[in-house]
Amino acid sequence: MRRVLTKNGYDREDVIQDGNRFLLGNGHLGYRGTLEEHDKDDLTGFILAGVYDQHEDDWRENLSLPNPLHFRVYQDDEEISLRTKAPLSHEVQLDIEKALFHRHTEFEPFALSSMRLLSHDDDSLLLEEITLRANKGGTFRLEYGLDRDIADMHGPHFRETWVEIGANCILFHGKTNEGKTLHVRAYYEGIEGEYDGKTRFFSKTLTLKEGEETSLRIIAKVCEEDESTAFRNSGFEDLKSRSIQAFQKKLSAIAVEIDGDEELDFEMAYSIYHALILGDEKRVRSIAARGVSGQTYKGAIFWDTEIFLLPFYVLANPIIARNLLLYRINTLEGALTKAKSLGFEGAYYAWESQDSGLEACRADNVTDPVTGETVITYFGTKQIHISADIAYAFDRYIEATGDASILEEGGTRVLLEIARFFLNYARADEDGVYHIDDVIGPDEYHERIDDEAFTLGMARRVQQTILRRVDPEKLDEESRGLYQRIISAKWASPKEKEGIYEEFDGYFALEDVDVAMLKKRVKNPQDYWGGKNGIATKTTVIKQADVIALLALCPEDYDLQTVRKNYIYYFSRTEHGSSLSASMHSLLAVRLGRLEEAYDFLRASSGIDLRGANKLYAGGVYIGGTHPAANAGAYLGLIYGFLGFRQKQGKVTLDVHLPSHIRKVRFYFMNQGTRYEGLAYQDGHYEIKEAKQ
Ligand code: IFM
Repeated sequence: MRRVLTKNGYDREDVIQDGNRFLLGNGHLGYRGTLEEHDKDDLTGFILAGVYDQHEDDWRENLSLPNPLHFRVYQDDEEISLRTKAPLSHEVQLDIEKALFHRHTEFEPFALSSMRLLSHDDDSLLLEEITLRANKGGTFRLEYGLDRDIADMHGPHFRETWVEIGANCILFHGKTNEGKTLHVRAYYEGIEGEYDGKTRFFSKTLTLKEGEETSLRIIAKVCEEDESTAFRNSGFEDLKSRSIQAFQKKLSAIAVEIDGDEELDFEMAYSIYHALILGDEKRVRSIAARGVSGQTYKGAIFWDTEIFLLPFYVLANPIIARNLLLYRINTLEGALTKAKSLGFEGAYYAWESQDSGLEACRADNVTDPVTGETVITYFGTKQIHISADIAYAFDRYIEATGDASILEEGGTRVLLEIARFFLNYARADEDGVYHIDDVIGPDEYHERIDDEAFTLGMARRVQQTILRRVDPEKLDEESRGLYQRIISAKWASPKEKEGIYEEFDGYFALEDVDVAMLKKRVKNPQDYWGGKNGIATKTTVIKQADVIALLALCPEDYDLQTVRKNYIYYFSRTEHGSSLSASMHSLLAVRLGRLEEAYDFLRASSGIDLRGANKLYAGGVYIGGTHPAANAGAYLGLIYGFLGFRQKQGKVTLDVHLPSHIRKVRFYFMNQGTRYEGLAYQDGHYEIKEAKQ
């Protein structure tokens, strides 16, 4: 079983994508897989989750911290690093079972190795050990310390900074534009350097004999506001082994082994790693669409979290799943404010949500790649399905875990306010049937459309959730009145022709082309296909699973015949321009017995960050980073798709349909506080038992 990602050789062109591929994270912090000699031009990033800042009137985004792992080697005043020299050999590794990053680079005069981790035991700690071995005797000048030149997308975010220098220690304090104070304390052990006021780094000149080694150990601690930067330094090795143990414990709850397909086995483990490094058990925070890989999408939380990551965490760690819902409870005020500011009642959650839940999405989210001009989009004001997706997540969490206490902790109010919003946004026709005008569905290429299928289906699902989960007896009078209005509402069904749902009113009348045909019209590979003048806007080509997403999320509501017709119809018209699309298709393809197609979709999802074949630009805007929804989606495609996993109030059943080359799948999951092991075989039989400790 392969559990290490290895890459040999160095290509400067790959540095940014490798920063994503070799990412470390622990829910609270992220450290991009860049190297010690890299700097902001290489998109080094020490990312802090859940803390945001706005510089002037630029996009408000999550924070990137100063980089404590800056390390460069000079000989005769010449820098010898991957920035300046071709190495004799170079290898980086990501150990996804231990959450460790390694590098080993050979230059003629010396070899440089490093090992780094973000602690899974104390999530405020970043550790690294760097070893320099002389290949030939010589004198080397080392420069190391805290690089305060930060690669912000929309910064700078620290309006005031000051450092305190101690023996082998740098303590950084930074005050953000919004007035938050953050601290990074970095200890440098093993080499006694001198702080060089000019370059802002420690510097040490040493002479090494051939074969002689020297090592630097760095322990950096991040603190928010008035948290103390002190910590119990039980020693580097102890801190390292605690982190490995803690990560292995997390992993043991969700690990998967696939017998008969080594590539998928590795990709699945890699996807699980990337989803698992994002959950925070200690804090009520949510997970950004690009996780902790940078500042793409402003570090904001989208529907990706509720639809893809929450079901993953229900099985990996229900406490984190619960935290994701508590975050939505805590940001209800933001959703009420957004609705009100647009003239509606109830809870309209932010399409791009940050700490307060206020809308972070802006009309200038996309630019033209050639002219740089803004392509106006209406995602922030019209993608109302976000609120229904959140209600869906509450329902799914309660169904799987049986934990209805979340309702009393504010969940009921969230559900009622979401339903209030939908009733208020919708329009009742002369028969009293509710329609929804002027929205955007998951297919973002078609904006401001009416009776969009996914949105209508999910609005109906809000109603079903309230019927199932809310006890009217426990409501006050006003809420009981609202409850009655919610449950008695009649929702329109999307229009259909011969069993195929029309994605929105007028969709069938658009120019009917498939994706292959449309691609021939692309002028610039970075062109944005939607917006006012996008090449897809006036055609039937859609960005991602939309009707298909609805059918995948609500399997019990749609029969096989309907699923088949819609799947086939939308198949050639879907661009999969979003990383969210493939896993939805995989789920339905299994249901239809199209196992090979399902497998290809699964691989598209599981390999997304390994292959890096995803879009890097939306128009002129960088959208790269890791893809947590696809990472979790790959896992869901395997477990809920191929294994037919169902969990209802603690009872688990499978309905196994594996591609013919997969002999067996072993998987672990949490259920009602207990860790279980499942085994599913090619012939369809399976076993579920309590896992051994
Ligand atoms: O939430 C998605 C959206 O559906 C498509 N654009 C990217 C967002 C973040 O992943």
